[in-house]
Amino acid sequence: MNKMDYLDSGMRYNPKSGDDSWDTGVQFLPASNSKKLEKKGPKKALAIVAVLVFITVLSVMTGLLVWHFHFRKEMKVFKMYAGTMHITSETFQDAYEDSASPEFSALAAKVQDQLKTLYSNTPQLARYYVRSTVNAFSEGSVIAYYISEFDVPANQEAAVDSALAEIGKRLLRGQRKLAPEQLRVGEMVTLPVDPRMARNNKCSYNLHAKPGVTGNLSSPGFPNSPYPTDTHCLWRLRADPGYVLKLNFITFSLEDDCSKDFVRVYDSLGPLETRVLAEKCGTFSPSQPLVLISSGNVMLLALVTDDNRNFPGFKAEYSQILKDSNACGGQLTGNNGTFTSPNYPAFYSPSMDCTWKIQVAARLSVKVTFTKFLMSEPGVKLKSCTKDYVEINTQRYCGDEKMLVVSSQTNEMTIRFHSDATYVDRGFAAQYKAFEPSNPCPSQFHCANDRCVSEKLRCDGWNDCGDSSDELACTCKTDQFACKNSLCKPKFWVCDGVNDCGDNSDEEPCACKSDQAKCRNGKCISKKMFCDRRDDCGDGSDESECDNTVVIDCTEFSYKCKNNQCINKKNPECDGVEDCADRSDEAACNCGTRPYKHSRIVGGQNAEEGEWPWQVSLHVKGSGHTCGASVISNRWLVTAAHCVQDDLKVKYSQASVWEAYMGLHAQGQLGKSTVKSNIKRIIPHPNYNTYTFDNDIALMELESPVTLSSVIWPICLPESTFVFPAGKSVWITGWGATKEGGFGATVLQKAEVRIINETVCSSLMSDITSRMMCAGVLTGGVDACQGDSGGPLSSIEANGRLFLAGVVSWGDGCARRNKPGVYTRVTMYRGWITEITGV
Ligand code: 4AZ
Repeated sequence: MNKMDYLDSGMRYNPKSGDDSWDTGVQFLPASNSKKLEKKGPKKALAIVAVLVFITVLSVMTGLLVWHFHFRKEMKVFKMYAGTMHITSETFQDAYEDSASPEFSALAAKVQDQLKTLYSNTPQLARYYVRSTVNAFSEGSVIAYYISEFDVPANQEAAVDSALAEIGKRLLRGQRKLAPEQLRVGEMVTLPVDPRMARNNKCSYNLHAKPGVTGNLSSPGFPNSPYPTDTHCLWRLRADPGYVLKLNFITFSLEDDCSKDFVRVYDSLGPLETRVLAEKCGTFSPSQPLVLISSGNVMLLALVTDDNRNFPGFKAEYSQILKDSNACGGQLTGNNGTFTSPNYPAFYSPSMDCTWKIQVAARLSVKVTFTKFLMSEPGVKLKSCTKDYVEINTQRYCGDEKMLVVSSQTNEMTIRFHSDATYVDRGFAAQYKAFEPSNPCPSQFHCANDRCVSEKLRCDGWNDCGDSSDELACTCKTDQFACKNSLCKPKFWVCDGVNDCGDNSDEEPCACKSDQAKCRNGKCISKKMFCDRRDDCGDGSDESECDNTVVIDCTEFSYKCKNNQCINKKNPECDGVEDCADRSDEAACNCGTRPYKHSRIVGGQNAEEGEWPWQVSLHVKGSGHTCGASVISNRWLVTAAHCVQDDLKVKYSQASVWEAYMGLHAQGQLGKSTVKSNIKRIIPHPNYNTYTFDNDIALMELESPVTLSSVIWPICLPESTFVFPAGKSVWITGWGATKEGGFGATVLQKAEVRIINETVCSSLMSDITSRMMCAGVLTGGVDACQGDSGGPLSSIEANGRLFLAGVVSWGDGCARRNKPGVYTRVTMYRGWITEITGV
């Protein structure tokens, strides 16, 4: 390093050995005078020191100045406030809708002036005020929507917020003595804008709904390119006076993280926090429509994005509907009937109050059952119901309720619905029914929560009431386990790793000693033996779930990377963490994801469109849906071998008999994304046993590769070492019979079932092999059935990815209690599948 370079132009430091006075003299010389330069060593040194001092002082001063003018300034916070001003001294003119009109400019200038005067006369605000911009006007008499900007020192932020919170009152006080040219204001609200709304690249659109016409709007670039990054787009929507706006998102697909990209809809033309109707991100299924309705004739839609790409965005329809069509409540007579919250299943509007008065025949009582109840709002504490609620007999209900039932003591009931000015939800659907007070559940069991369930369901180990009251005070049957808390549970839930009794007594018989832990094969070993890099369990399970993924000797239970190294982590594939040195565990992971993650489930067991994009409906040509299958790549399907066995009438083993429907939701209703494909070849497992259904798995190759899409997508295949533990919740899907011996479903059905312990499975079902697994439903009455065969048993794993745990194979009837469904264990066939398909 040559620290003295800067002297090269004029002075040269040249200490001579033995010259101890070199640092005592400094002299500035012309560069050419090299002789003199060399002689005056000490003076030169002094000159250097002086220059150094000078430079240091200069740098410090510059630093201070930079700090003063740059960083001190940076310590100020730029703040935006959104406001509305109700101007009573003006009447609305159509020209106010057009921000380019002279009328708009004139009124906007007046509002801006008035705001400037107001802020200048407010001591906490005057110094920090930057500017105000009027963005829009609407009717009533005239409402001005503006943004005021302030540059506030960080320590003054709270003071400015509170001064602005009071500014409306201040303005009204000042209105008592008003100059003739000043605007008379009836109300004024100013609130801080969500800082995320201050992103760059602004764009804005003004749209006025035309009577009887549905307009369209979409995010920039939709559908041909992803929406732009770092954008802040606004759509100001208006309807004629007396009308409200209806905004219906036809497609909606944004990034999943709302802190990055989001859509906000306001019940106002300004981004006021007190008027947010909804904030949405992620993807909504077409079967969960997102329809919002305003309370007045204006609505603001904002799209805010950050720097990530590749999400298509949204397309929406807007229209105006008569305000009266939003009316709700009323008198309900007759001994039964139904009613819903306003706009249901669209979102209810803000600021609504409805009252339903139900009156049934004298001497009878009323029971209301809410089949759907979705009234959630951010920031409302559980059960506090301070914002949107339903009120019955002074009791308020809010949030998401499953099977809410309310009864009255008399023949009347009053139901009040209230929504506040912010955040709306889907609301409720309800049925009411009259009942005899002395006999509320004729020939049925009366649950503590007022539901009525069949007497047969009493003490059967299943929570049929929803509050377990049908399972209290029971004597357990032979196939039931007596919990310590007196509940009776099916024996097949004992020792499955799930606390079914509630007091864990069903898990105690198999519990290990306190210093021990359980292996996957049930053996108890000392806790210390876990993760000591020795296979103490005998099945490798004590070494397969350690905090730090380490390379171990390969066993049949350890995951093998492509480079043949084995690691001790349980289920490392496609979990979002690169565990193998060669990253092969995360290599083939374009599978198991679904497009719609954000929808809450409204419907019972109907699947949502695109919820199970690997689900295939296998049709026998000419006779319709016959079996299910799963997409595992753009060319291959997995199904059950028993689906492709010839019988006397049909040669099911021939590819030409079949056609595969992918991206299908409802039988007979081909969507625009549904693909029908012929089959090129069928490969049943060579060891399929027609008697025992052992190895009940087959592969089908499509005639030509299918284009994968949001509704056609492969499910991940588990490696042979993948573990689906007993007790885990998994999903079955299909168009099979909805009850034993019944008809198939039109809309794809789904049900949550639980994996059952292998020993228990063998005790309940005959001829269970290691290539089969059992899964059943805790609440009973739900199972795979005829027509579901070949379909997937899908398991949600790390990262939200779904893996094919099983293939629907067989069972003793359907949905019989203590008779779980039997599934082909897919881990057993991983090698065979790759061998044939390359997947
Ligand atoms: C069938 O016949 C079938 N309960 C599939 C599954 C089950 C029963 C029957 C399981 O395809």
